[in-house]
Amino acid sequence: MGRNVADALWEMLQKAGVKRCYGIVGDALNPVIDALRRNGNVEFVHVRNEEYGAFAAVAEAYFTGNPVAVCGTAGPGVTHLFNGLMDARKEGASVIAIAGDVESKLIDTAALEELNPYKFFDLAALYIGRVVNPEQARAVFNTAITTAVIDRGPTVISLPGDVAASEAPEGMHTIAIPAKAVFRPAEADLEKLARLINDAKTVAIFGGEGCRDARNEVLALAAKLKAPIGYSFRGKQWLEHDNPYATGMTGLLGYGGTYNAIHGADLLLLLGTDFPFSEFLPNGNVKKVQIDINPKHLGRRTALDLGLLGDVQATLAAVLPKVSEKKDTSFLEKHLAHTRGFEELLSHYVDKGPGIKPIRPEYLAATLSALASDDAMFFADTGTACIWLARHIKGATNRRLFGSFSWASMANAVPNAFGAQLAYPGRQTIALCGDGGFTMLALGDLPTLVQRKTRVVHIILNNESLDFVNIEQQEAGFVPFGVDFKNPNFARVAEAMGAKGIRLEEPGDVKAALTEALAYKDGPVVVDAVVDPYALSLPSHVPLHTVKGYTLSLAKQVLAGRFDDVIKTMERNIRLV
Ligand SMILES: Cc1ncc(C[n+]2csc(CCOP(=O)(O)OP(=O)(O)O)c2C)c(N)n1
Ligand SMILES: [Mg+2]
Repeated sequence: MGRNVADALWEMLQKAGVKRCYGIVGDALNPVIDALRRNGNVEFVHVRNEEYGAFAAVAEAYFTGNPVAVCGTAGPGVTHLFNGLMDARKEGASVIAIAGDVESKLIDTAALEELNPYKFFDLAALYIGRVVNPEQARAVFNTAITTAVIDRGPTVISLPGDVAASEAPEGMHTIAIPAKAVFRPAEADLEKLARLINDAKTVAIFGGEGCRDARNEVLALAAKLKAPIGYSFRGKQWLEHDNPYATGMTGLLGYGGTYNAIHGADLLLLLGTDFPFSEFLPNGNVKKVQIDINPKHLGRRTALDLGLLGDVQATLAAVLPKVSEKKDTSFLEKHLAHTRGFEELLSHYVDKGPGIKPIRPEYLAATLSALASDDAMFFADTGTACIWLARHIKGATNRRLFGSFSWASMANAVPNAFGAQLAYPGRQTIALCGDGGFTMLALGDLPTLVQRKTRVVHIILNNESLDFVNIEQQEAGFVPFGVDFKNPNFARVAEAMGAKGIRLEEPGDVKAALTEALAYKDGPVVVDAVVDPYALSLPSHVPLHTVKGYTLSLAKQVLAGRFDDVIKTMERNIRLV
């Protein structure tokens, strides 16, 4: 027999730029993995949990821009992929899932491990193809790969083992992926945009992920308009560093002057952002323009005066010559001054950190930021790690910050860092993990990293709680419940698994421990940092319902006899309130 369907699959994936496939093999995937082995150009990354592989693939695809494959088999292995594929959908990562399917003769017979891929992947995937006949294969593979790359999201190829092993029809191994097209609004719309900008006395900018390739244009526009630049979590890494117009983030993680700037301007430009927290965006008194490549983003978070369909970089480049320079810097200066004032508040627990035990997470994160290399890649678990990453890890031209920012799954950081380390070997990849997140997923795959000697720096915020939820419950006026747990000594656990483990309890040891961890070259390192579970963060704009919720929760805790917790919360955050 000549080439089979699985051979053709790998040839096409390889031609589209796939370098790795993360997953676990078995039954229907056996002929698929045998073809990968024969092909020799795509690396198979054997993980212990398919979900871990999917999060690794998300980070690799997001940063490299190349599509990445994942695989699972059959029903149960495939279901483990799902959370990571949802993350790929939300974060915009080109991930192609090869889902092992039951033999084609058993489809729709309730066979062992049978799963209907159309129903199951409906919410996550941009495209789902089920190959029941080799004649379909080229078209299905082509569509799955092209859709994942062009629309930047997950697609699924459901492949029964018998079809994978069938002879491939002739000439089915080529694929042509177009380069990114130039995409900007029509001339009349650009004129409207220029008129709105020129008529406004003050302009504020708020940018998101869509500014990834538009940093120069956004800064040039801000310079011309004397406009403050705020950003979402996803926009931070592209817009904050070395930017004299930067005023920080808004939302619940917010810091700096952005909230006031975007509420006080005559005109707000929303650039490549789908920032989901509408209550932090201005209403009727500010005119609003939004520019985005995705029509679904336009106007869904806040009502617009003008919505424009286009790539931020191409659109701003085209409108810049039509915009007249503004001379008055007072609006910008006011919000930059506010931003500097907030920075002083943020630095309190960093400056005092060496003398406070348990270790303040602010101090841990700021020290990490100071010690890490200029091209380090930082990943944060969903949880309080996101707060400390947003506020205390400083960006740089080649530094990267990533997390499950739009899907907000726990346990993403370590597998994200793993995928990044495989794509950029030797570069510092640092996962700031929750103890809940670490034990949820990362711990089970630590042996994978040990075996491969993969250099991932795990920094566990050991607060023996689901602390983010603890804070959330208090903000909503509840007595914290169901959020505490007990941990082992993670440094010892890591050592027993063959990784390097560092237990960190003393604030005075933070610098030395992190220096040692960052310098370690022989594989994964786990820093088990015992941090203050009572550390709170307050956004630069505190919504009224948050204040009410906290007051109510503290009152309820007092009534429930939990004085001790209330006192600690007050005492340890006194400089924030
Ligand atoms: C898979 C998943 N389960 C639950 C949640 C809800 N959730 C968000 S943050 C969080 C707590 C995370 O705890 P931990 O990892 O210990 O981090 P910490 O906030 O304590 O630093 C939970 C339960 C989620 N986002 N994802
Ligand atoms: Mg925790």
